Amino acid sequence: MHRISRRRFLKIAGFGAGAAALAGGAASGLQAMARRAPGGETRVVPTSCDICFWKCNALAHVRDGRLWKITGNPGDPLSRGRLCPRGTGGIGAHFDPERLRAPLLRHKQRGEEAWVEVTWDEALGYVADRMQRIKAEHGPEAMALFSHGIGGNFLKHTLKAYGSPNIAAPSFAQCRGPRDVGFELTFGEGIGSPERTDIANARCLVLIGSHLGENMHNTQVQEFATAVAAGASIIVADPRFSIAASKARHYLPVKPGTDLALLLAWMNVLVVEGLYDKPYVEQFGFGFEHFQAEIATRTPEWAYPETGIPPEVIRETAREMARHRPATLVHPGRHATWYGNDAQRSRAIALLNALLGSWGRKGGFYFPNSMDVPGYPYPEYPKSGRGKVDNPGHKYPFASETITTGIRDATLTGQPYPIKGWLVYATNLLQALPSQDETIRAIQNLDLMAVVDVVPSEIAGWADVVLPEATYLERYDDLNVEFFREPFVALRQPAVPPPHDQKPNWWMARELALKLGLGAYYPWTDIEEYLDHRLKAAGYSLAELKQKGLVKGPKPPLFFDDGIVPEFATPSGKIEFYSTQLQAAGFDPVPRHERPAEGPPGSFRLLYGRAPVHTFSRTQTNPILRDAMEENEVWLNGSVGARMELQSGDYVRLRNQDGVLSNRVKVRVTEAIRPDCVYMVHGFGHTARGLRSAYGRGASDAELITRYATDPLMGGTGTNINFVTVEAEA
Ligand SMILES: Nc1nc2c(c(=O)[nH]1)N[C@H]1C(S)=C(S)[C@@H](COP(=O)(O)OP(=O)(O)OC[C@H]3O[C@@H](n4cnc5c(=O)[nH]c(N)nc54)[C@H](O)[C@@H]3O)O[C@H]1N2
Ligand SMILES: Nc1nc2c(c(=O)[nH]1)N[C@H]1C(S)=C(S)[C@@H](COP(=O)(O)OP(=O)(O)OC[C@H]3O[C@@H](n4cnc5c(=O)[nH]c(N)nc54)[C@H](O)[C@@H]3O)O[C@H]1N2
Ligand code: SF4
Ligand SMILES: [Mo]
Repeated sequence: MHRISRRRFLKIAGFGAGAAALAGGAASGLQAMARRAPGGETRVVPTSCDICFWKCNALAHVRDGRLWKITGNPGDPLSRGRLCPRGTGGIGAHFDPERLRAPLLRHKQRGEEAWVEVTWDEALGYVADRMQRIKAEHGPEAMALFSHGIGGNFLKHTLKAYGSPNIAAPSFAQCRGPRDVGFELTFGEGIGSPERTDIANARCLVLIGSHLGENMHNTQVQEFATAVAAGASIIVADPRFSIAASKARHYLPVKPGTDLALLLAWMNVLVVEGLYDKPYVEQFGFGFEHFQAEIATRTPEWAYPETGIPPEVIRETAREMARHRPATLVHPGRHATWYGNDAQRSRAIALLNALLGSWGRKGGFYFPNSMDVPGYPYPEYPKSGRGKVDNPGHKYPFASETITTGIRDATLTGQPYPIKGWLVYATNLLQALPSQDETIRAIQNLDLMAVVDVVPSEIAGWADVVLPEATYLERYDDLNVEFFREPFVALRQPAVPPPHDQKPNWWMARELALKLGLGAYYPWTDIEEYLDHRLKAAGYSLAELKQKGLVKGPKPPLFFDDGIVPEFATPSGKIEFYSTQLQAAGFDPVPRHERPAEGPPGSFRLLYGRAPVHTFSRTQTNPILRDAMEENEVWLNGSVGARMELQSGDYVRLRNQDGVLSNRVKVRVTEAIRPDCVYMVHGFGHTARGLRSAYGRGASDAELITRYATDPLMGGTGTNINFVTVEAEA
């Protein structure tokens, strides 16, 4: 199989042309796997990618009944005909020899990964029986569903029909929650996914940690390449010299955890030097005088000892932002759960954008649109008298979605009421939630633990029942009615059948509902019937979508200048420079910086991020993507390497502040990271025995994240507060 060296790979992976080069590399792998029959008959099936949540629309090419390759759908506004390297290698998910093949029932202790194969009827019968008992003893709210991605829609429907409101995804409290809350508090609207950022037209793009090029969300990376090619000025603040940093005019190696100080100082410069968008702020701003007074002392000189960024660099970069406004986009980031003050840091990013006048302006933030595709007309769900379990007494007053870790807390404590069953769909809670110990202890309190997965993941290892799903290449999912700059509705449909006894989520959700006596909630018998019903209500049909993959709506106005009427769903109806909501709830109405706590002497802050060819912990056994990157490395500053006599390629172990020792992992000794932190790619260091080819390869950041700082505004779990020491491996 063709291999690309790591350095060459990182060099090329950042941009479109690079993605194409990798696609060549991966394609040689997939051709070998698909054992292409010469002259065979090819079928092209429009569908959508599910290797990550961007859901690019794609074309699956099937030759002589075998999956051959997958490419971008040229009509797709997300992929514009090109998939990212993960999407291209996605077909490996279908071929993965480590896949779950049949439903499994536990026959030893939880976590021992000892199973017997059972029929679907037995497996779902077991789940339904336990669910009925839980309902009888504790009420339906005692069942929780953790679900990530569009594939969870039908199980959510079943759980709501059963009577539980306790449904959560890690995408809120472990990912973009603080960002959306920070923007909601400021502009009255969140950022959403795909992000409403007009990167392509930005003349100046400011990236705070957002490591585009390693973070491979397709449209954003393509737009980033467009902006760079058009000569946009790029400013990157990151303790690590990322791929994005290598494209930057200004790279600021900010001290970890001090971005809020940097943001306040930038705003200080814009206000003190009168460089902000005055008419915009006068017209749309609320509480600007309070804000101005509050940031008056946040000078670049004040920020210097906090951030390590010299005052003249702060001034120069602030002026650079002002020069290009309103086409200066301070990217809101996505994975924002860093230090526990994350909603306030995100609010500061929102305020900086407000000063630059970029919200609602070309090269800034656009107003997304979706098509009008009505939901399926189901009977009403039963109403829960107890409300959700995750946020008792609205402890986190600005939580706008359900908090996964709040459900975990309730499972541990029984408060505000007990949780006795977990249904887990496509989320590896042991890699995704901080403190594995709390997750495991919570699982031990359950009467039912059921996991739907495609491989025997860590979380599946703790289940009573494991339900093997057909991959995205082998199933229908719900319609994707996307909110984007161009509205569209898209279909995921099977390109090939599942190879063994795997089933699609919709089938499981429906069968489970029937066994629970909830047949009234499934008036349709086959998903094609459901999809066609919804599409016809919108003026389309399943036949049309099966052929085209997606249909687009008319191009709507995106910016104030195109006629969008500026409206802000905040209490004042304006952009809130001063937040009366925060003030009333006892929080800083204008964000304030607090110095982050240091680690034990001699330790390094543990940072982590993405690799271009992997998604979280879900792609390490995919034979194509594994071939592109088999293990992660830990980045260590050159001075530290020299002191410890370590060279790139040597193996080390990391020990965190609570004594947890990682698996062995290669070091990468480099000047591209500050000396006070180390960095690794998330998703490696698998401990599930069934993941044979990924087991024990690299280290897991999740395992070392024993501590987290909870965001008091919205319950997000800041996880950049763990420290490690490095131990050479003999
Ligand atoms: N290939 C690939 N792409 C993905 C994903 C994937 O799994 N694989 N996942 C997608 C998802 S769901 C998400 S949420 C995004 C995540 O992608 P981002 O939102 O870009 O992720 P972050 O965690 O914000 O970024 C990690 C970067 O932040 C830097 N960093 C760490 N601490 C600090 C700090 O204190 N200050 C500053 N300024 N920088 C810091 C790290 O060095 C690293 O470069 O990626 C998306 N794209
Ligand atoms: N330590 C640490 N924790 C993190 C992050 C981090 O960088 N470091 N990132 C955070 C972020 S930004 C996010 S968005 C979350 C992501 O959290 P998750 O979405 O939970 O990510 P994964 O760990 O990849 O878990 C996905 C699971 O779904 C399974 N799966 C894959 N395909 C399918 C399918 O088609 N059907 C079914 N049923 N299952 C499938 C995989 O085998 C895997 O077990 O994690 C968060 N937690
Ligand atoms: S960004 Fe890549 S992995 Fe994600 S959906 Fe698009 S092609 Fe697939
Ligand atoms: Mo995420």
